[in-house]
Amino acid sequence: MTKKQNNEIQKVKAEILKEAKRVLEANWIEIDKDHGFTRPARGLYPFQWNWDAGLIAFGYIHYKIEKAVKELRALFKGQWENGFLPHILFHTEDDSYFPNHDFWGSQEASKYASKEVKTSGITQPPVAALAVWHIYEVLKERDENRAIDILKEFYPKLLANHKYFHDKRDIEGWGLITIYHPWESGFDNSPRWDAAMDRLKPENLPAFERKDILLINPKYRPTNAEYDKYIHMVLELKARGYDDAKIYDDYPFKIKDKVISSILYMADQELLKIAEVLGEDKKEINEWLTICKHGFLNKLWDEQDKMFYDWDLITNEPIKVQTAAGVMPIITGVLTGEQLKGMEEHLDRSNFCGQKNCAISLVPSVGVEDKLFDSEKYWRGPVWVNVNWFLWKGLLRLGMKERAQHLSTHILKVVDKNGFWEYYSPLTGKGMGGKDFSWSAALTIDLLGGDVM
Ligand code: 9WN
Repeated sequence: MTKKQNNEIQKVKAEILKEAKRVLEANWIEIDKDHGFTRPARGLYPFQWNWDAGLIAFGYIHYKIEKAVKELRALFKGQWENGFLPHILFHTEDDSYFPNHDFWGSQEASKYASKEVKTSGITQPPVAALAVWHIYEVLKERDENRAIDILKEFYPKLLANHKYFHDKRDIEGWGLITIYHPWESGFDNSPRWDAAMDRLKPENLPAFERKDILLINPKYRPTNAEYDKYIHMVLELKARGYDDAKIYDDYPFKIKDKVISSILYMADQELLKIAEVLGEDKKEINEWLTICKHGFLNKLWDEQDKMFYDWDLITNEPIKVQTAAGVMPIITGVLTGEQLKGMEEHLDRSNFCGQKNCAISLVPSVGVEDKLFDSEKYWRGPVWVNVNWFLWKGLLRLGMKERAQHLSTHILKVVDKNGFWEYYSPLTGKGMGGKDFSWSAALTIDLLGGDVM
């Protein structure tokens, strides 16, 4: 590369970085001097979301580390007494989103609910430990005492949250996490949930108004029939007081989700490192890791399709739908050589944009050649930055630098050309859903903070 070409690249990177920071600053809300949060997208998602907060912290870590800390502190303000961390925290009032805090009614329904912040009553993938560990890694270079204080502040909260997942969401002892609602997966409208959703027959729903389709083209969002079911499930969970024992007893949607399980595995690995630095007992975390590894290798792997599937606890069978989520267990780093080879083959297929026949060569939420693929529909085809960032991170950890770099380069290309959107069409690169979307900006900052091009 000539000096001139290199200068050009640096200039483009600087511009992307500037724009990404602008997005985060515009979405930030300061609560007080110690707490603040970043709206995932103004209007569409006006509160704090759980996994968004963890991912967004990865952006601030590179230039305003205090904001990453404030974001995570605000998140844990909403932690329930049983360790549960809700998926939405309503720190402020805003009427542009449904269901709102009154509809969730978690403080009335559950004795465990946070008294400090109104919250939803379901959770999301646990990303916070990844962010806390990364804050420590970056901060310790310049202020080790402060870095350790941060670990001390968050360790008990993280431990309680991970313990909640292992104790309450895995009564089968498979090491794999059960979700109660598609919104818990983060991959809300994924075809992985279709069959389980088909079994639900909502009746006598109260009248409600969707706010998302007032802001976003309805063709990008779930259908009204799907929303009826989402709301039906919220009401069913609320009727059970958001109580895991009651939910496990007779609630009709219980699925072992390979993505939330993969992220928890990764987060447990970071928790172990934190425990080591702080000199805490590591026995329980080590046990979680051992059981979870066993679950992945023995329960979710399909030998014939060379893919990981979720497991429906109601029908007691695997959900054989192939999507990007099927390769996400790469991030655990525990796959056998044969499994990893299977994953690589999927990544290389034209179906997953591996053969340059898509406008953006990133992993789409559903394979482009799949009959369920829809290039514009939320979680049913478009490319998400966070999914590709997770894969990038997982591949780097496995030492698969070239593959990782392919993803980071293409994430940078798409955001440079189209801006920071919630998701992108793999066929055209067009951005859709929420505009100026926070995690797309934050994770780009994280990629630029590393060895990317
Ligand atoms: C429901 C905030 C969230 C993300 C999810 C994404 C979407 C919410 C919605 O937005 O979900 O939680 O109303 O559609 O699917 O992953 O955390 O960005």
